[in-house]
Amino acid sequence: MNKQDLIRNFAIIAHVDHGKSTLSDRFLEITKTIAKDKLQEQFLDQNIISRRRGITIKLAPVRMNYTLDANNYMLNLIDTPGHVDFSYEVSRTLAACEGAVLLVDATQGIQAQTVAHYQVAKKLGLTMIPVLNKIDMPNAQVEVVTKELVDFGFNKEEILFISAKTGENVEKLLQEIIKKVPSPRGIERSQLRALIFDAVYDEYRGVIAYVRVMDGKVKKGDKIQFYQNGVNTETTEVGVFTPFLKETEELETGEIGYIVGGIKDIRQCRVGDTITISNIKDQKSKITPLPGYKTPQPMVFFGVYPKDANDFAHLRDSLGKLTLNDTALTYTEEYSAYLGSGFRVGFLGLLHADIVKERLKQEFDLDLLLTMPQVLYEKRSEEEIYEPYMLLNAYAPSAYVGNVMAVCQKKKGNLIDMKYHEGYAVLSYEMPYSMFIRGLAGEIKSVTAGFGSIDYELSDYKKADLVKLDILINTNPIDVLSELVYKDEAVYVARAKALKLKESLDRQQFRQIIQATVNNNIVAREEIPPFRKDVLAKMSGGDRTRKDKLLESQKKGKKKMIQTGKVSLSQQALFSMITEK
Ligand SMILES: Nc1nc2c(ncn2[C@@H]2O[C@H](COP(=O)(O)OP(=O)(O)OP(=O)(O)O)[C@@H](O)[C@H]2O)c(=O)[nH]1
Ligand SMILES: [Mg+2]
Repeated sequence: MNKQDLIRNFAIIAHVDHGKSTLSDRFLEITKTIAKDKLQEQFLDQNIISRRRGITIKLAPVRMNYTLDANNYMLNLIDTPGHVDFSYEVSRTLAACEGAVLLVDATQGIQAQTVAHYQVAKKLGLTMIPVLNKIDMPNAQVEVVTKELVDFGFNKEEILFISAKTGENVEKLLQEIIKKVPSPRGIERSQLRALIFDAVYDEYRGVIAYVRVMDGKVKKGDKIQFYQNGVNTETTEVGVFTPFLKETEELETGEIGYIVGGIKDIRQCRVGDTITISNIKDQKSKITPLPGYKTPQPMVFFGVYPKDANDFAHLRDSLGKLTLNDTALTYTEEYSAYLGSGFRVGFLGLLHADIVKERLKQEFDLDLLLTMPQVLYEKRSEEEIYEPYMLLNAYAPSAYVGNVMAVCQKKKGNLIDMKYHEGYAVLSYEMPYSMFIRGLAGEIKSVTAGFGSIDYELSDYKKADLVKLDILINTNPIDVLSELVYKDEAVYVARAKALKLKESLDRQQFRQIIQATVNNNIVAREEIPPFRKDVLAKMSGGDRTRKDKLLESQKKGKKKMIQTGKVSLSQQALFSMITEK
């Protein structure tokens, strides 16, 4: 038997929370890769944020060994994230594998990401093993979901029924993987071709490329080249994932592992690039690079400002550090007359934005304000703006269907399909992606008494009827409050915003006139009469120190005012306008 015949490279793919990382735990246990007493739940979720949130945000490879019919197999498993924001991690993973376990939660059925990942795996020609998980749960709908998988194109006989929690049928699944997933078929005597499917930055080692060796082999001291940018270097270490990095002699054809090559700048190690051996004569014509990946496109943009202006440089450094390991994050500097210097930061979605904000706070101790969320618009001409649409699935108990429909209609949803499953309905809509930053998830939850849930995948771009809404105080535009809104909602949004601002602003010694304009026409107006605030008014008699204290705190309060031209806004009022969206 050839060495490659004993290798299986496979991924676990599924919708969020369907049990991928828990299934990985069972595999680690069965193969004795991790001792049972050392195995924490969702062991492959090693980073702190994953652990705290109980959600996978990064792909995670691990090498395991398993003996079947007296053959010792090398199993390279890659656990993937299920959340749509990180689906680009899944497509990268799949390009490094020959097979995938398509895991479906028997209590949930096929959901948006199940479909999306299935399609990618199919396109890449991977062998898929359909698996129903969580069969131990009392509300598992084994028959209904089996039928869903059959309707999807699988044979009933090939579906496995497991519980990743109890371990039921998991060893059988592992054996099925060995039997069904093809072994790699690289050319051993050929020049090295290794696909970079991920790259991380390590303070001590520099850039570490996660690779799948397609042809040839690589060892420490080899002179290698990154094909796309022609960077030449020497490998200082090669190794495998245990899941921790473990140095090995070499990486051979068909294997998954890592390569360290003394590179400090992560941009030189592009994910999707091919690593080859340097100094081959006629390099470009002799080596065919492996098909790469599309770079992920940021979908949601926020203004990110430090609450304390002195933190600006620290924020810039911190964003720089984060992008070393999170290449999907993009940022450019921007300036607001009211918030000072900050950045316009592009994220893959709202979860990604939330995670980055949390990291900036926890790892870099930054107190930040995120403003003006905006989706990625496409301006095709002066007049024409296109916006991203999604295919949204809303799940709710049948009794709430009417409520869900009302919300989706208000959010410009176009009903495409509706299905009933035992007391539950699934409504499919085409809807602007921007509804996510306009509170869609919260509204669905609230009209379904918390029982409703949604998932989505991006579809295409459609023309959007958008207008610019500005807010002015005493004719001074407040830049951070400007936004693009739908034309048919503009007046309503303008009025609500003007009123809210009136409620959050303090009275001043001068009259304040709030105006909301749409394409420079005034559509809403509010007024706050002048008022002289006397903090001592409520005090009778005179304890001097207490009076001083009050005056002092008023002075401090004043310091927090943001003064620009004639407008004076308390930081608190401005923050409340921005954050409570
Ligand atoms: N009862 C039961 N619970 C399970 C089973 N498999 C997973 N779970 C639970 O389902 C939840 C989600 O499991 P994870 O393994 O984190 O799911 P995941 O697919 O890795 O989630 P993401 O990576 O965030 O997409 C956890 O609370 C698990 O304990 C199972 O077979 N039975
Ligand atoms: Mg997981």
